[in-house]
Amino acid sequence: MKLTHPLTRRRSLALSLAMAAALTAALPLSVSAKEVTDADVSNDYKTAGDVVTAGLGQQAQRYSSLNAINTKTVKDLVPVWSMSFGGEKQRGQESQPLVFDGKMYVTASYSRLYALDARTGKKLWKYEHRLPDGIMPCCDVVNRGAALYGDLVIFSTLDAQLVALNKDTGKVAWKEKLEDYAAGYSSSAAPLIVKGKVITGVSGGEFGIVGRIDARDAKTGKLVWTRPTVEGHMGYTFDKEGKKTENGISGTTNATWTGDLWKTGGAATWNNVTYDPDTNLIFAGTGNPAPWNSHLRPGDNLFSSATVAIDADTGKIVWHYQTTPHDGWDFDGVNEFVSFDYKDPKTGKVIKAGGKADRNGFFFVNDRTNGKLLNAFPFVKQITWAKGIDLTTGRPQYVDENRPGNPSEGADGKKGSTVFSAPSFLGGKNQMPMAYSPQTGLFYVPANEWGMEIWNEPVAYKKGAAYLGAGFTIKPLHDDYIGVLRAMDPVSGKIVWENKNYAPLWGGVLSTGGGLVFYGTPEGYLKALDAKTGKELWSFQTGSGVVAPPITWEQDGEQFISVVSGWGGAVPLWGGEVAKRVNYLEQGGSVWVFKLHKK
Ligand SMILES: [Ca+2]
Ligand SMILES: [Ca+2]
Repeated sequence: MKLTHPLTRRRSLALSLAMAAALTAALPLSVSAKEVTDADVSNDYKTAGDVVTAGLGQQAQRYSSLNAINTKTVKDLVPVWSMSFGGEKQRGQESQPLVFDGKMYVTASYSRLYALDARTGKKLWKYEHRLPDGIMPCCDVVNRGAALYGDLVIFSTLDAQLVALNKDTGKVAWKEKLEDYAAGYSSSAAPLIVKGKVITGVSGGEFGIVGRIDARDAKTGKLVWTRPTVEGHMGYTFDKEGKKTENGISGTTNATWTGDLWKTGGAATWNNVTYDPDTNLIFAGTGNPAPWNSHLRPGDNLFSSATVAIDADTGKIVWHYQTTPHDGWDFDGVNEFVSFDYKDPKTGKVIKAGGKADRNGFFFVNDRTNGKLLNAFPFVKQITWAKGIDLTTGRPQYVDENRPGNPSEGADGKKGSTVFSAPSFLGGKNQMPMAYSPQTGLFYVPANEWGMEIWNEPVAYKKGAAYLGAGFTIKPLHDDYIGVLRAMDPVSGKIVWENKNYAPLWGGVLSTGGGLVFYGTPEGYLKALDAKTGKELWSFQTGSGVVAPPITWEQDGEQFISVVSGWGGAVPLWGGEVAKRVNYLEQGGSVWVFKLHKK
């Protein structure tokens, strides 16, 4: 090795500094970091070099055409770096990372956000939201990810705020209150950018809140429109000064709700929304009508447990489809509605459709232009509350005796008859997003097979208090598994293959042009399966349970995979006998990045 004299070295350093200064002076003013444009957002699904949306595209197919990591090479997948969220704040990590311009943006439990060097994992900055003592997240202190727009990274917090940070410095650019956390509102979903607006919902369906979707100017945080998802409530549009104008009531007051219960009607919009540019519609899933005790609220209880399609410009509901009308089991229909091309088996025509694996155990395929039901079939083996979905009327064929009984008809008037219900209220599928592969034409659904004893009790609304009117115990249905990843054919309704898992699945799925599906397990493994056959080809132990969806992107000519690890979410808190069965699982909090080992 040739040594350089210290003086020579100093001189060359001075020289290069002078050159750098000259270079900087010669460059236009745009030497600052790249900004995320509307085109970056709408093209996200086809640009392999970045991941700027939750869902790897607004339609949320969670498919990447990248194929360097494939069925042949995946055996050589090795970790590149891992970064701990640190501190004492662990619990559930449900976050999907974003990657843009060589940087990763990842949220963590307790409303934290980290900017990392995507190549090395080096921490660039961290934002820790100061949370008040009185927050009421129902289902762990999770966050599902951020949104990128312009020079901002935007995420929602457990005290129902929306925070925009400068993506390069971590400085707060704006902060807006979504709602009053003391009334039970919170927020954990990843916001979605749609044509310069940031779209969010609200959590709190177990506290008698009123669900809604808000659209704000992503650059300023100011409201553009708001649309309630409980029938009877007024929607509004806002001008630049913040002056609000009535924009029509959602539905017709008292048409599907009796009395005043719609005023605290639930239908929380607590999971990620999706968007389809072909129809200009935002698809929001809505949670249970409040309270859980369905005997208190006769009627369909719009727009609860439904897919609600909202015009992105006007903030008006264009169509809705209720997956569980008059829900009595907490079958939140918040599961994501994923746009895809559906080939009608009768006519051979390709229809603009959307698929949704609902918490109630059925997979629904709807025409995404008008909501018409095209197909519906079970994706779990045991469903007790309905015999099926009538494809003509679009309604469930209820099994009336399997609805929890009316307390006023109980022996003491305080407890209705107990029923056994499958799925349990944690659902055939919960918050964990499925993936669709245009390569195979299959949906990959992270499903769970479990049931519950459930009964109803009297209840009255009290601000900030649990508003259920129900008691329950969740139970496994099988000794050897609860979770099961299923490849579903949306046309035949058949399970093409399945891969069982002992613990309930709670993370999401990624499908790739390499013919792979990636997903994580509470046991801590990130796995890669053959998308056609379900054969397990690779797995890696991440050190804690994976309850978050993996991503992939290309950087410096190589394909990368990333997933967040950290066991938690609703299962340990609400899971009854299932929670006991998996109480050996350890908490954590870290991001992992993988690529192919170079020989
Ligand atoms: Ca992209
Ligand atoms: Ca709920």
